[in-house]
Amino acid sequence: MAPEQILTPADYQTDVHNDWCPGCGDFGILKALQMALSDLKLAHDNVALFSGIGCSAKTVHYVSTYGIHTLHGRVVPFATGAKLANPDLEVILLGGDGDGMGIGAGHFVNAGRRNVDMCYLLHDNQVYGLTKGQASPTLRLGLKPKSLPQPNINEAVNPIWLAIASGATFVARGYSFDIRHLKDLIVKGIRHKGYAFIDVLQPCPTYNNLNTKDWYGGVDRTGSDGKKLPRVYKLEEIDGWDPVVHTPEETPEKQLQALRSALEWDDRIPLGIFYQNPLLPTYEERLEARIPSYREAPPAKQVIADAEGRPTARLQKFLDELAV
Ligand SMILES: Cc1ncc(C[n+]2csc(CCOP(=O)(O)OP(=O)(O)O)c2C)c(N)n1
Ligand code: SF4
Ligand SMILES: [Mg+2]
Repeated sequence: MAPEQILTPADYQTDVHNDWCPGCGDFGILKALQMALSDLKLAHDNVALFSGIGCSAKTVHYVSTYGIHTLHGRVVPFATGAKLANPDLEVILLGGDGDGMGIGAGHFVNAGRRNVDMCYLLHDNQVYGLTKGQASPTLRLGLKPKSLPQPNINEAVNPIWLAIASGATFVARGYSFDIRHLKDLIVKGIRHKGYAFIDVLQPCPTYNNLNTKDWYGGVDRTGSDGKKLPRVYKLEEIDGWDPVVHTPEETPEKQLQALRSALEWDDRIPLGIFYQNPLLPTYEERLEARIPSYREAPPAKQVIADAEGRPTARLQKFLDELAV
């Protein structure tokens, strides 16, 4: 038997020129993703990354798997279509906070309702990086990063709250400068059976001079040992923290626990898994219950043309099915 191929994170790197600004948090997300793919030993041709439009969306060019750079706000429909056409594919979504919480917010909500088995990483930098720093939907009311002429006039949306409210079955938050922890979250998100959402705090040093690496790293107060206290902390370090739904009856309490924890911001910002429900059927399982042949013959495995390339699809059969 051939020895198992060892894939290191570097094996998932492309030689495409990277034009992110120095110090951008996107570098940490890229690294964590490559480490997660390597940990999971995922074959290049079994992974498809989908992105919207934004600085974050360029990530798909820097990873040597399939990469599909789609349209602003439309990453969910593209990725959902691909996953349902080929349920064996490992599908990962990448997008900015403008992409997912603004123009793509409707798709985001419906991704939660469906529970398709895929993993979404939100690059949360509180600005529209690619278009020069306008306020994104996650920027807090009244904040004025250097890219804005006036303080932000809108309230912020909380991605963790929105994901829980939409029905997402794995909801977590990572930080782009804690690469190992983020890698672990991505591994768990990919392994989760169902829709996994990870809000990743990602400093944009070029336009957001408020939510910086320094800001996430510490507040102006010291602990009893005289050390500066970090602003970000890990939920799993709380004694007895358990975000997992073990029985259906636990669901509302676990969701409320997640919502309460996600209220924390400013002085203390929690990272880690807020909520995980492994008990709900995925969309693919629901589909299989209606179409028993779905797993063996999903659309990607169906023959649609003969050797000469002539379509073999029987339109009448399709129309008959639609008429049911
Ligand atoms: C339909 C559409 N509307 C607007 C744009 C312009 N546009 C490109 S990227 C972007 C915002 C990017 O911000 P975000 O999604 O937060 O990603 P980031 O650059 O911060 O990673 C906008 C508004 C577009 N490309 N397509
Ligand atoms: S503009 Fe901001 S988000 Fe975009 S590459 Fe530069 S630092 Fe990163
Ligand atoms: Mg952004």
